[in-house]
Amino acid sequence: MTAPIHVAVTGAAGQIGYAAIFRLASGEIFGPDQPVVLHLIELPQAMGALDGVHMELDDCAFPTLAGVVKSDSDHLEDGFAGCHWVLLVGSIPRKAGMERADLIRINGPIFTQTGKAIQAAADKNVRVVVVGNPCNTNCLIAMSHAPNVPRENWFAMTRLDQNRAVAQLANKAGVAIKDVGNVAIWGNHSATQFPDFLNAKINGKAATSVITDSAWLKSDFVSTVQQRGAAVIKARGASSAASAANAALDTVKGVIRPTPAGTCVSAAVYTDGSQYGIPEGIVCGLPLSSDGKTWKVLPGYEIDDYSRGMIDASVKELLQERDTVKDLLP
Ligand code: NAX
Repeated sequence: MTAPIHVAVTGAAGQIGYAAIFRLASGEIFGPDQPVVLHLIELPQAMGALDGVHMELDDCAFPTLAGVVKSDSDHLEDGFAGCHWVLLVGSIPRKAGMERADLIRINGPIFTQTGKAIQAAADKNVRVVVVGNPCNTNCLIAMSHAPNVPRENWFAMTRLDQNRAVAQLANKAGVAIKDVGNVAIWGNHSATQFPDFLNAKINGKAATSVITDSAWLKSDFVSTVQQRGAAVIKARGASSAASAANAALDTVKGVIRPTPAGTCVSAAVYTDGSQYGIPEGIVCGLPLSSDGKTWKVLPGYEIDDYSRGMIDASVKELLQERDTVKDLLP
């Protein structure tokens, strides 16, 4: 009998949670022979909705779903007990008129408690993907309150930005998604992020040699990726959910499966100050590669004056965010 993997999802009855947990339960992520126990965590007032989600999980009769544990956010340690993976989705979404700094101050304290509870209750080698925004800084707060969990086990989600960028490049070049690779997302998951076309590849060639319209790359491409979340809200009347859930699951897969040669997976990770001129102590989007067990920051990405300016601007925003929450960092 294979021991089950325990996976916690906060905000499990929300849009992204609802789009993620059935796929986690189905065997798609960890394999058809790997039992999964889902730990579903919600606000106390959303536990009724979570009961409905649980009924639907039962009604899927997934052979790989070995159990469901439900907890409210007043009992986080019960929720995270023994978990190997934690997806931190639950948080307050940004509302009209709210400044980014306001959102950081509202959500920051949630991630203080969350970090402490993960350290106290989760598996000692737990891996955590932070989705709730502002995800880079929320990740920094949570990991700061869980010093016994290795820093390399924490990821903030920039995979949705990577997937958006890949799709834009494929559309423009008229090629299949699988033909586009090595697309890094540098910096913050925000409108300052830099979707890196300079190092991107299309059918193994530099994307800039296939898409020669450099004005399109520097303006339309970059701004479309940076503003895609807002465009989805405008069109759909609700923020990205299925694509965000998909990206969270891609982040997990990107860590547990070897990265194909010649490409990268994008996630924001804790910086040690040794790579690409990015200062220590922030959670910054970088190009990563995994061997299925451990990951590394990929070396050797070309950075020209333009991309240096873009990366530095996003890093500056991350440093400002860190400053905004300095009282929440031990
Ligand atoms: P929803 O409002 O649909 O769902 C959030 C759920 O979290 C709700 O059910 C709520 O009850 C629950 N919740 C709130 N505070 C909680 C807490 N302290 N503990 C446990 N549960 C809690 O939002 P949804 O569309 O699912 O988005 C969730 C988060 O993802 C938001 O912060 C959003 O900004 C962020 N996003 C991040 C993206 C990324 O690429 N990193 C993209 C998509 C998304 O915007």
